[in-house]
Amino acid sequence: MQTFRYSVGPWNIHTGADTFGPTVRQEVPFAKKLEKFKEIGFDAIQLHDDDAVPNINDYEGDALLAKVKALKGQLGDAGLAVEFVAPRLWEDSRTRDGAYTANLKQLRDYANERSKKAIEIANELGTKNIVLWLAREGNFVPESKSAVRSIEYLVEAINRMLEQDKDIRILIEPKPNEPVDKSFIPTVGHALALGYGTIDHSRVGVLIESAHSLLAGLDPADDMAFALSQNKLWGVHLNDQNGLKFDQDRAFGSVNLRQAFSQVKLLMETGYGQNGEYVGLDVKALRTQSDDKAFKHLSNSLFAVERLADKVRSLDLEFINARQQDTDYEDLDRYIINHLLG
Ligand code: 3MF
Ligand code: MG
Ligand code: MG
Repeated sequence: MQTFRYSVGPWNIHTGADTFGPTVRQEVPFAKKLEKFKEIGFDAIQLHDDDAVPNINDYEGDALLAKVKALKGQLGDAGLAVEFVAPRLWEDSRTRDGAYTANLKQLRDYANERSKKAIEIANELGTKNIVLWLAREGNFVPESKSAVRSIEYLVEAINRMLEQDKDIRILIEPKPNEPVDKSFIPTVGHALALGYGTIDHSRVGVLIESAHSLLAGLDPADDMAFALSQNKLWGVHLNDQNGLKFDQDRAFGSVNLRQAFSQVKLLMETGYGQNGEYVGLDVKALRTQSDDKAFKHLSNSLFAVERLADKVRSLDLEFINARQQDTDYEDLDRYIINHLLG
C-alpha cells in the first residue's frame, strides 16, 4: 500500500539533451511511457496541452476534441487518471517575449488562445486542474517591459480562464529564474498574491516544486506549509537540486535528504492527498543513463518518498514534543539524524 497517490509527466522520460549537448537516448513512444508509469506505481499523468495533442497549433474545435478523445481512451486502457493540463507557453516562437506578458498584443492573444485550448482539453480528460508555469513571464532587460503592467496582464489572463469555465481551477507553479533571468512570479507568496487579485481567488492555488523553492533560496517544506496554511497547496512537484545553480530536476531525496524528509513529514502530517491531490514528480534522468536504465530516477524518487514516509511513521512523537517544550533542539537534531540513519 502506497502512502500517496503519485503522478508524473511524460517529459520525465526523455532523451537526455541539455543546453550543451544533443540527445543521448532514443525517444520512448508515448504508449510505452504509460506502461512504464503504471509498472513503477503511478496513478495519474500530468500533461502539457501539446503532450495531449501534439502539433496543437494545427487543431481547434471538433478536430482538437477528436484528438483528445482518442487520448482519453488510451489513458483509460492504461489505467491512468489525468492530474492536470498545462499550456506549454515557452516553446513556440510567439512566446519568446513572454506569453501573457508579451509586449505585442497579437502574441498575448496567442497565449490566451493556447490557454483556452488547454481548458477544453482538461474538460474532455476529466480534470479541473490547469497548471501555469509562467516560464518566460519576466525579464533580462529591466526597461523591456513594465513589471506593474505585466502583473495586470497575468491577472487578466487568469480572469479570462476563470470566466471561460466556472469549474476549472488554476495552479500557479512559481519559479524564480530559468529560462528568464528574473521571473515576475518567483515565489509561492507572489503566486498567491496574484491569485487573490483575480475575480475568483477561491479557484486559484499553487503547485510547488521542491527545486523551484531551492532555486529561490527557500526551504521547500516551508513553502509548502505556507500554501497549506491558506488551503492552497493543490499540487507538488517533488524533486531535488544542488544549490542555486541551473535547474537540475534531480531525483527526490538525492541531494537534500533532510529537506526531503521535512517535505514528506509535512505532507503526511497535514493530510495532503485526502482531497484527491497527487504527489507529483518532476525529475530528470541523469544524462549518463543508458536507454534501458533511464527510468530509475522515477522509481528512486518514489522509493525515497515511501522510505521517508516509513521514517515519519516511526517517529517518537512524545520525544519530539518533550524537546519542543524544553527547547533542547540540539538533542532533537541528534534524534532526527540518528532516526534517519537508523
Ligand atoms: C520547469 C518545470 C515545468 C513544469 C511543467 C508543468 C517542464 O522547471 O517545472 O516542467 O513543471 O511545465 O507545469
Ligand atoms: Mg522545474
Ligand atoms: Mg515542475
